[in-house]
Amino acid sequence: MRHVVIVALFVLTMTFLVYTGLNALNPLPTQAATQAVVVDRMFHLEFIAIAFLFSLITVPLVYSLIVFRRRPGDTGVGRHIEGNIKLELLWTIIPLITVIAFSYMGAQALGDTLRVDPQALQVKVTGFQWAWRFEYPDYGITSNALYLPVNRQVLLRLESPDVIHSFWVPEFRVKQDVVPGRETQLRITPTTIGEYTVRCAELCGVSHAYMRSPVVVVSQEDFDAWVAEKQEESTEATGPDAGRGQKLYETLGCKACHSVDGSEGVGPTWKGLFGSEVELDDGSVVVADEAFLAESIREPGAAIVAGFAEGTMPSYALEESQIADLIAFIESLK
Ligand code: HEC
Ligand SMILES: [Cu+2]
Repeated sequence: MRHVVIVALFVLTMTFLVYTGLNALNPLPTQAATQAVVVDRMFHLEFIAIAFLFSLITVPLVYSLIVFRRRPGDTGVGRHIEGNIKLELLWTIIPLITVIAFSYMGAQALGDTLRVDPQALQVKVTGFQWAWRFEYPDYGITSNALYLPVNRQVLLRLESPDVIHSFWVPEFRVKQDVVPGRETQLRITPTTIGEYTVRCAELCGVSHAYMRSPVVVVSQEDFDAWVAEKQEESTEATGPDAGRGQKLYETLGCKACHSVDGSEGVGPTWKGLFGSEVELDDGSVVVADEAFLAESIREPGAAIVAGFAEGTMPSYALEESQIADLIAFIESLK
């Protein structure tokens, strides 16, 4: 009995230490959404369970090794133990109850993260190889960054034109696959103003690691101002613009393969490309004019530049104005 009490005290102390240690590692990033609160509550319960189980196994093991070790001169055979029904019932029923309790709490937490607010702001999210695009149907604007007003639920309606991606902002905790051919949904209520990053959490090809876009949570006033600015931009968007093209180059992920300073990459550099003569893999030579560049972007498989592999350059579902902006940017790289 004395041993049981000592071991129990050690187990409790060890549980406390392991749990404190886990927290000191600071495993969870900033909590920036109401959905994160429920997820974190589950995480902490599981940390406690993990710390307790770890202690329950290691403490009696180490204690037995030390206290019940063979002493010098002790040559007897250990006591023969047949089994213990009570113990077996105990260690079946307690874990069973624990697991059922956890699944109940898990289902409840899931329900909380899915709670619908009919006033939610709608954003159509397109995840494609290898970038994100955000459309605000209520305002008629499209953006490469996800702007969200604080303390208002947003309903993200996710779509993919190519392969499976996954929308994940760690600070919001919740994560959702983006599946071609169907719409998936995710609800987030941001609670903390700040800048975050959405990343793709489903390996989706060569530039998967670069599939990141800014997520900016702002006050309602700043959000309205941003919407107004965006709407103005799209109405006055006359003619191609190299500045917008450069932004697209960065946010769409062209950057991952095309350099702008002449250095080698997965694809040809854009420095001095405009107006130059390009040799294709069938031996012919073309001038990289607007028409050629537009076609190369629209249909990457149509003409392959000599020395580069076909099928590497992904196709993008771009608007004509975006293609024109990109070409203006390429033209500016003399
Ligand atoms: C995964 C790498 C990759 C990414 C990302 C990529 N490209 Fe390419 N791109 C290539 C390769 C490889 C080629 C050469 C083979 C070919 O012509 O298809 C190429 C060729 C081109 C060409 C023809 C260039 C020339 O020298 O004649 C243009 C224009 C182009 N890409 C534009 C873009 C734009 C715009 C983006 C972003 C929206 C982009 N690319 C993203 C790999 C990539
Ligand atoms: Cu992806």
